[in-house]
Amino acid sequence: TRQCNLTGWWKNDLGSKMYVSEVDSQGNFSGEYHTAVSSAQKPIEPSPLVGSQHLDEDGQCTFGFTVNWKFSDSTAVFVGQCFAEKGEEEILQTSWLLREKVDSQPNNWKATRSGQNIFTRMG
Ligand code: B9F
Repeated sequence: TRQCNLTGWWKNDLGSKMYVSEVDSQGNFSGEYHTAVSSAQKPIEPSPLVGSQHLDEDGQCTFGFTVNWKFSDSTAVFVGQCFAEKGEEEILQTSWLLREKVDSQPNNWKATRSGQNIFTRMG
């Protein structure tokens, strides 16, 4: 195995792309999320993400990040784990929660969606 570093471009099974800029010495990172899908009325815009990863050296670190969608009032969080084997494609297995803004507390029940995405490194 090899160390897991999230820096760079990743693409998921929906065709969404994300760019993670440098991961700092504490494991903190930021970047940009380009979702391929949306059901917002407004056009999709690249949206900022911030997160942190463990700095384990076994190529299997866990991490999490938040995406603050610029074109909607909603927020997504992702948690995941990297699988990096020597000579193999790195894979990020993630689960997400997407919180939609609702106009009143009685609508809270329908505000959260969940799912999973698999990311692989681009280029
Ligand atoms: O379409 C989402 C949205 C939120 C409120 C109105 C529109 C924003 C984009 C979310 C993109 C998700 C997927 N992309 C990806 O790569 S994040 C998890 C998935 N992985 C209508 C109400 C709530 C959702 C749709 Fe909306």
